Amino acid sequence: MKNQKRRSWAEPFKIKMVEPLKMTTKHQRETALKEAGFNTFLLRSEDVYIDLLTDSGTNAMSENQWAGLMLGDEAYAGSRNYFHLEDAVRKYYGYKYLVPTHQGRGAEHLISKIMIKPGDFIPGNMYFTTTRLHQELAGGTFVDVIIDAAHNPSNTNPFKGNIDLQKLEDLIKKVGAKKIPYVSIAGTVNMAGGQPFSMKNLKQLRELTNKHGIKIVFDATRAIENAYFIKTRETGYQDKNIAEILFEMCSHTDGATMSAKKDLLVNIGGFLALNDWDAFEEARNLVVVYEGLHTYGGLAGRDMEAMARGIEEAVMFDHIRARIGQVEYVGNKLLEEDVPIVEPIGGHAIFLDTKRFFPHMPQIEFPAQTLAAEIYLDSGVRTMERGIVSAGRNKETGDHYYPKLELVRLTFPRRVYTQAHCDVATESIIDVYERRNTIKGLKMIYEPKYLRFFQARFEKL
Ligand code: P70
Repeated sequence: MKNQKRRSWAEPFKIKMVEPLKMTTKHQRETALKEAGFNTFLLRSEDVYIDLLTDSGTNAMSENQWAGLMLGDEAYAGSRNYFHLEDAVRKYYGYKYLVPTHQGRGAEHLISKIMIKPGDFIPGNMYFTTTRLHQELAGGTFVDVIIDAAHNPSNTNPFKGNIDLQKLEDLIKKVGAKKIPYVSIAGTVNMAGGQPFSMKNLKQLRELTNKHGIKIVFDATRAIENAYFIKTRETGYQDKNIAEILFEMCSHTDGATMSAKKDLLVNIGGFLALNDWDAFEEARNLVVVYEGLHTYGGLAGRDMEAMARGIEEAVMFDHIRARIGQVEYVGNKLLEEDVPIVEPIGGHAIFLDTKRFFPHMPQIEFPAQTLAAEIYLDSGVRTMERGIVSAGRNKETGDHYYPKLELVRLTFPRRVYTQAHCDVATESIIDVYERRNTIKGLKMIYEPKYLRFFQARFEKL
């Protein structure tokens, strides 16, 4: 090894302010877990040591963003921070019109209400919980048209977020283009393991949808992470910068919903961005019913300022490389110990493949929920179930959906944890893996009607 000179890179920031963490004992964690009904969403954050529940709203803002908060213009109407945000969205995402919303699902609600009629179908590259629910509440039916590889955790296709154009054509033939208002395409597909789509696939999708007069609505929540994968994996994009790739991606779509709590390095915020004036007019009108006036959409002026500043930082190559680099670091360490994870390693998270982790456990015993609980018990690391509990029930038959992927997500907040935190989390998972055969499943004892994973409760079998 002596001759092999290792050259590391590190984060492009240093730490200025710290937030103390509480260390808990195993006994304390046992009590906390029972109180939370074995659901990591119901734990108190105080009882969590390393919080990998989500990358949503958990980002560390920069000094520039914090300084921006002091420049919040909290006028009810026409805040200058709205115009700053509008400029930034036009410059980096390229859409003409902006409607701010309090977070991503606010934008999903508006677009679903505006574009979906009862009986419509909305194809997409794998479902996302809130996105699908809003489509269903508007009377639509979501249809998964992601490539088959996405449902196979060990398939190493570099663009597992791609849309299967044949599946889409078949759907168009079956139901008719008039019943498909838009295709819903997400960057680094969350439920598939943070997997990107390629620019080539998006361009082909544009051609096909143009032929049939179908629109494309982009879930741009993690579009910048998708752009990083296009740069590093797709031929022809190595020399383009992240901002150019992002702009090009958006140019092939008609509008976007955004949860700024991810890519855009803030703690709250979102928007709907559109090119079509009529749809914008309706969105601008509806937002005042559900969110707030069209120049703040449920946000404070300071939140919009932090978001506008976040966009500039989020497209910096050094930032995104360090962000995805941290996820890769953990993924590679787990792979070295043969812990089964979804491959390739995704953008915002590592996904433990629970079907291979607990081959003895039937899906109805909630293997991913069980594993998330067990990891918390072991080390105070909080993760999230992304399997049968998240998938919910079929609204017609009332049966559970049995998703092919039964995963536990370790999601990395941006700019928050150090490499040492990553090591602690990894070692804990390796320990749980070593005693996997002794672990028993769960039964559900309380099930809420909507998005049940947030509040469901369980008991040990
Ligand atoms: C997560 C969060 C939010 C999200 C997303 C994509 C691709 C839209 C949204 C909604 C939070 C979450 C939400 C539901 C279940 C579990 C967790 N994802 N599109 O942790 O945005 O939360 O701002 O309304 O990932 O992945 P918002």
